[in-house]
Amino acid sequence: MKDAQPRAIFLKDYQEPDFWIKKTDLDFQLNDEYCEVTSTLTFVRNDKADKNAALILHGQDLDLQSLAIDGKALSEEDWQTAEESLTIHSVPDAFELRCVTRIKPQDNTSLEGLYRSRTMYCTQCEAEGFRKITYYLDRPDVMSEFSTRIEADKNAFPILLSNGNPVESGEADNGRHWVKWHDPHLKPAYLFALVAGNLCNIDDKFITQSGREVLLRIFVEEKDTDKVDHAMQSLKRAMKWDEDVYGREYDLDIFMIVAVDDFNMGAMENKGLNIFNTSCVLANKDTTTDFSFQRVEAVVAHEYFHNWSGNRVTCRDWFQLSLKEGFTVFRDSEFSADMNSRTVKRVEDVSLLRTLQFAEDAGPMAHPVQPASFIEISNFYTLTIYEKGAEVVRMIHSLLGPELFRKGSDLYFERHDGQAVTIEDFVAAMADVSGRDFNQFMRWYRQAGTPVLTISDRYDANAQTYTLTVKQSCPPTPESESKLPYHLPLKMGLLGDAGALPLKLRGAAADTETADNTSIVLEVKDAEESFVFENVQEKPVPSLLRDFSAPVKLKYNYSRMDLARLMSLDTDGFCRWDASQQFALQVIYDVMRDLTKAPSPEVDEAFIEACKAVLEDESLDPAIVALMLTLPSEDYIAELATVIDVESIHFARNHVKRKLAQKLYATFLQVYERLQTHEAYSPDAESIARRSLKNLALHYLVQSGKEEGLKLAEAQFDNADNMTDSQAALTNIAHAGSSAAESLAERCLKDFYGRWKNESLVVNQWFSIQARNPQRDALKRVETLMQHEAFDFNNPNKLRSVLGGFAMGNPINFHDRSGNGYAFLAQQILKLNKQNPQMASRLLTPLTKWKKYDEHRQKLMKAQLEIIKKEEKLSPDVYEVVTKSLS
Ligand code: B3K
Ligand code: ZN
Repeated sequence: MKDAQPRAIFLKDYQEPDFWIKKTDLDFQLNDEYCEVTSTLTFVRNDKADKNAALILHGQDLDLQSLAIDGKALSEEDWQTAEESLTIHSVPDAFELRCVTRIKPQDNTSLEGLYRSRTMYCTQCEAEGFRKITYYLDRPDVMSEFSTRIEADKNAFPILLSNGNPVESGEADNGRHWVKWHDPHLKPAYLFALVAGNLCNIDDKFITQSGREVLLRIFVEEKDTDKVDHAMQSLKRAMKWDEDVYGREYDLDIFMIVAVDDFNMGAMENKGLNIFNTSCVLANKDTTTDFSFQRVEAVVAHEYFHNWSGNRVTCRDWFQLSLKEGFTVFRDSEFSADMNSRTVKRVEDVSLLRTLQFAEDAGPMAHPVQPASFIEISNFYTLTIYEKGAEVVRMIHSLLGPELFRKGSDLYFERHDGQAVTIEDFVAAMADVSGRDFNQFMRWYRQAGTPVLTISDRYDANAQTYTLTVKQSCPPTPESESKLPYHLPLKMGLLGDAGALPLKLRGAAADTETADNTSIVLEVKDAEESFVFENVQEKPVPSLLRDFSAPVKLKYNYSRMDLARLMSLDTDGFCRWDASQQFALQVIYDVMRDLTKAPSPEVDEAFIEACKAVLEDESLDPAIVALMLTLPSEDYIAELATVIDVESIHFARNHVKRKLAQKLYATFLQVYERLQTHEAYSPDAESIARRSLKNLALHYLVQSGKEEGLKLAEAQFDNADNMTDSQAALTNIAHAGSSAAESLAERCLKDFYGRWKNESLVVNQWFSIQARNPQRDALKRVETLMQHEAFDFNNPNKLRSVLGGFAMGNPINFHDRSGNGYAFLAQQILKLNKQNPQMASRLLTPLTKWKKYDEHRQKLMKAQLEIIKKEEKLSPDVYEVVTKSLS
């Protein structure tokens, strides 16, 4: 916690450090009352630095015991500490600093630095947690060779882990033991890790492409050893994929993953010793849903891929965060697409981006993929850095094609191996292998905001030409009022009555056309430009932004007939799905308009017919059908609105859902019955697809209001042999809202808890289902849940399930006109501000969107932000978000 007002730091002020640290030797003595850390650091002065520059190290909440340079103890005049630093006034050009500090991991509730989670010790150092362990140059451009010795009680902590390879171990006095680790790869401090605990390991091995054997070891608490297999298999698939697709091989003899219960985010890519939130590594069919199985696969892969994109080649400074995160998200999403259904993965990624990243871009925390400044870096682990960053890399991939992109990534890894570099270095490698000019493209990294593409067209029947005119613009964001045009790939095709039409673009070189000649990537660069297609024999419907080839908002005036045609005929799975969403939106808007006039407005029959056709088309991937039949979320509709009308969005969307459910009841029932299976559970893409459609059908059956629907859900709940079906049934019953469902919901929630109360991750889901329940009185329920025996205010997963579920997954109740939801959230944030600033600041997100609501809600939300702002000792995390939201 800082006394002075936190200040912003700027990318333009970047300077190399005055010193480098060649070697980092750490010794940890873990005791019950404190941990003593002795660091021996080999410093050399940077050639470019001032010869007299003092040594200034980062450090926070450290109890300094002693300092020595080259074996000579320093006296108090030689140094000075401030709240977040240690200055040693005069040092030679090369020297060894020995520093002893004490820390109290058991009191560290921020879950940053070294802390205790249940019975174990673990670390989280990214971005700036290492400075809570010892004084250091805690910045990613200082890369060092680490050795780590850990000593602790042998009974309580039989397992002692750090990065790299174990090199020595032994017994010590008083029942203690020690292990020494050495990591031969240079790394910044944010990749340091330490774990001590009583853990079980599950082992496997992987033979790399060059024939080396790597030991794979996953550590969990004993009770969880039956939930490791999926992560292990995912890890092996990821290792193989990175060799096949990127030519990247693993570089140590051992790769470890440790599962930890109290963790601020999903996982962390520490060199050779990944630390995971249990929710992102543990999985088995009894306790884990399909969604979580896929998340485990994706996160295991993501962290593994960081070994090259992040660890071997790291970031020069935190403004470059997307260099590793955007690229690694792109890599993991391609991996998931290859392992499962490409279209489903694309739709999921785009939904997330359009719903939450676009909202971020439109709010007070909007920032470029390469931010120009920040106050607290922890606030910049955002959807913009991760998801938009990945989209920007994807665009480079589309512009270059897979072969050139691979050449570019090879060059990047080879050129910068062992270095800390910038986004510019990454793009330069892509430019060098392709000879392309990425100057204009760099605006994707430097300008915040979501561009809008407005497309119009003209068909000339006589000349048989079809002209597309593309205009682009981008709304202002806090960091800049006006934006320059972007360079973007616009993938598209044309549909005639019978399907895809061949494309002949005027003036295009033959090789810009794809093999099948019905899909093309147009390169858009100007504020307005036109593309003319020749030999177009009939007036086409354009299929635009195929695969969502650029992270933009697309405006084209589709008629409902056009949308129905795209839904049934388009060869691009993404556009097919998108057409269903646009059609659904139009129908929901109809209802929002008509709700004021009639209590039960009609729903466009054409939409219902189009949905029926999709449902009955057994040739389609059931997962795509499920996605097409899922109405746009309330959050997405809200993102698209100029002023969010909470009630109207909620009721209109539910109304359309109910009408669909009633009119297509028989079809949903058929689908539900057709997809029943007696096969054993398996989390493969095909089975997941079938379950997703079956459970979507169940959702509509329950929403129809018919008693039979509820009975089917009850039967599924009682008989399910896997968590996906069980949870889908429970959610449907708990959220049904009819009086008939009430007692059933009570019974099922009780049964579910009774059965799973010893499985913390399942209990999180149980909390979340209730916190997200859209029925009335949610706030009361949430308050009760927070008193529940299984709730734990110190555990981020529990907070996310209950508080996050309510504030981010229950819009109709959180935004209740009384403002009670806002006040409740603000109270919790103030409570968390000191305890866990990162969690506090994350949970603030819904309040930051206040400007998008009606005047009444604006006032209430703003008032809560003002209350938070008044708090005396605000963490920099909360301070930054609150002040930016109010400015
Ligand atoms: N690199 C970490 C995130 C660290 C967040 C620090 N507040 C996980 C990941 O993106 O892989
Ligand atoms: Zn990452």
